[in-house]
Amino acid sequence: DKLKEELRHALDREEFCLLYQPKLNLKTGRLCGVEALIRWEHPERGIISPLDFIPAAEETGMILPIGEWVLRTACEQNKAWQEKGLSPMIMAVNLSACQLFVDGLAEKVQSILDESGLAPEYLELEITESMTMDVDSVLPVLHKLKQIGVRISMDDFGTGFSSLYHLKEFPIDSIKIDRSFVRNCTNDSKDATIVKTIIVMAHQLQLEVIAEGVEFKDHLVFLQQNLCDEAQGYLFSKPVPPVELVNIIPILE
Ligand code: G
Ligand code: G
Ligand code: MN
Ligand code: NA
Repeated sequence: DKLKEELRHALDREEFCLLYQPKLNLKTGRLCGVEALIRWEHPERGIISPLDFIPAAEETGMILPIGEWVLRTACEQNKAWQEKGLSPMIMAVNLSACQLFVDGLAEKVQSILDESGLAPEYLELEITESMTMDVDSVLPVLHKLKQIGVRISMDDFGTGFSSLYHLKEFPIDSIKIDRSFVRNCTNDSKDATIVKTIIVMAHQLQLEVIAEGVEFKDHLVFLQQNLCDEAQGYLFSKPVPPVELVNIIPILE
């Protein structure tokens, strides 16, 4: 259809951009990283959310060049911030299942790191539980990525399948507690228990844990009391363009 056709030209026409949403370290209260989130600035329809074009990009295969553009742009941006003298941050990039299943992801990541000059420990790849169902094909890719030295994070944790198995078998560094649990952690005792238990379990497995969708001060207090490592959400900042991120760092710190 029309959207798919336009998607083919969107990269050449430079219609994609990345916004960056801050992640705060809850011990220091300082900015420790950002998550890159793609937007499509469509000439007629305005800004299109990834929810509305990533599925079409996956069906057409366009997700591969788009995903590569995202990785390259995010790594270059992070390197540029470091060269500007900002304290080094970890750049998180969302991967699509198609990227994990196609040959050569690790080689691609390595060449993007080489070309951008970004050290691997400042790149984190976010995967989801639903992408990792096919353990036999995903596990070798994740091990290759770990050999390069990038970080791997399990996004939307708790909403997929067989998550505990993944925690045990996969070489991941951190988990992101899905915002559906965070949203009610201060007024629903079941959500409170789930969030607390995920934090304790993550720590016992030597994983870092981040809460996403933190919108209110009482969420933050709850997460700090329960020793969550990091938080991300509208309470601190919505996703912003790169110039704005530099302006909000002093406010966050
Ligand atoms: O940015 P929100 O800002 O609306 O993102 C909506 C969804 O799109 C989230 O599930 C997010 O993980 C996903 N998403 C955002 N940016 C990217 C991207 O660069 N690649 C992929 N594959 N998914 C993305
Ligand atoms: O699926 P993933 O976690 O990658 O997607 C992140 C999504 O969450 C993006 O759409 C982003 O814009 C959105 N988001 C970020 N912070 C908040 C928040 O505090 N509340 C809500 N409702 N959404 C958020
Ligand atoms: Mn994510
Ligand atoms: Na998520």
